[in-house]
Amino acid sequence: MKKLTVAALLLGLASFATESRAADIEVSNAFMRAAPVAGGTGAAFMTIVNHGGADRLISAEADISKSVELHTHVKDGDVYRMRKVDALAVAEHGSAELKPGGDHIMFIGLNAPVKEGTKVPLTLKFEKAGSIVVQLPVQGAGAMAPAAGMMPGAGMMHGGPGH
Ligand SMILES: [Cu+2]
Repeated sequence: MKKLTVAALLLGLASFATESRAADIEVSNAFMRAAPVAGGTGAAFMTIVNHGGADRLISAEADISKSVELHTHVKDGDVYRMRKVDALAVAEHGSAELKPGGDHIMFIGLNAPVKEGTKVPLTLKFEKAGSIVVQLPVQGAGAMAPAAGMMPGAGMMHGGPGH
């Protein structure tokens, strides 16, 4: 009886492992910035951890925009500009950091404004690991950057009485 249970459990684990070809890829800290304008652009960031052999993120899909591109920033003189890339590499047992000012996922031609507090499903396609669906929590438009003027009244007092 016990042997049978263990066998069934192992079988269950084995089939689970083969079903998920993206098991080697783990995505964390994913988020998207709120984007107020329909027809405009949006950007998403995340950490991609690779527990397997060398792989590449080759495309991304979402139904919130006309297209989704993989972008990086390249130095052009003294200015960093965004540039579309064909793929983002994730080294064997390494990780890729998609962050503001660096590599990111770009939504082009938003169908509607993307509001803070909502969630956006994004499908990532890897060359070897296959597809992974990531839920992007939408944060403020300036997430990861200092938010100025977010506290009404702060710094507006001109030395109150009694000091
Ligand atoms: Cu971009």
